Amino acid sequence: MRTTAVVLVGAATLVGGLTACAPGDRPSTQTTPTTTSISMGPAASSSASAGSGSTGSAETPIAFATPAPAGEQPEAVTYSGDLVPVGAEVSVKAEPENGSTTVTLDVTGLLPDHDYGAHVHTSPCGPTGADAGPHYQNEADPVTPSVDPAYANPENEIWLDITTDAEGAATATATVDWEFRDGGASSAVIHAEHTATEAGRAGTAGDRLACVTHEF
Ligand SMILES: [Cu+2]
Repeated sequence: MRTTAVVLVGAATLVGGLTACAPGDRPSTQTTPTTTSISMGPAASSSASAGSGSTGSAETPIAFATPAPAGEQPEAVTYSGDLVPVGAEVSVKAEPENGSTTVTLDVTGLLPDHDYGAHVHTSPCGPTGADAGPHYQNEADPVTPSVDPAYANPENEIWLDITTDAEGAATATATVDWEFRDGGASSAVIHAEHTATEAGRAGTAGDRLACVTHEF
C-alpha cells in the first residue's frame, strides 16, 4: 500500500502535474509531492523490511528474565532458571490466513536434547506461571479445568511441544483452521513435559517453566 503510494507520488512528480495522477486511492498526496515523498520514504522502507505481511508477529527474539514481584512484567519470564535459563531467547509469531492460523515458536538457549511442552494461553504472563490462565480454546470446554480430549486437543488449542537440539534450540509450528478472537489469547507458556492426550490429563504438560506475553 505504502509502496504503491510512493510510486504514485513519484509519477506525479515526474509528470510535474497536478491532474495527471489520481487514478488511485490517495488523491490527497497531490498537494506537496516533494515533501510527501521524502517523509514517506523511510516509513515505506521500514514497513517493507518489517514486513512480509504477517499480522501480530513479534519475530525479534526476546530474552527470558526473572519476573517482577508484581505489576509490569518483562515480556518473557522464566519461573525455573534451571530449565529455562535467564538469557535464553524466544520468539512467537502468529499468521492468520483465510480463516486459519499458523503459530510458530522459536527458542534458543534452553537445555540441550530436552522435551518441553508449550501452548498458547489466555492471559498475559505474570509473577507466577498460573497468571497466564488456561489454554486458549477455539471451542471452550464448559468444564474447567479442561482435560477432556474432545476440547483439550491440538485442533482446538495451540500446542507447540518441542524437543531441543544439541544446542538447546527448537522450533515448533501449529496450524489450526480458525483465527484467534481479539484479546482472547495473550501468552505462550513453556512447560516441563510434552503434552498429555489421554482423558483426564489431556492438555496437561507439567509445571509452567516460562512464559512469553504475546497478543495473538
Ligand atoms: Cu500450557
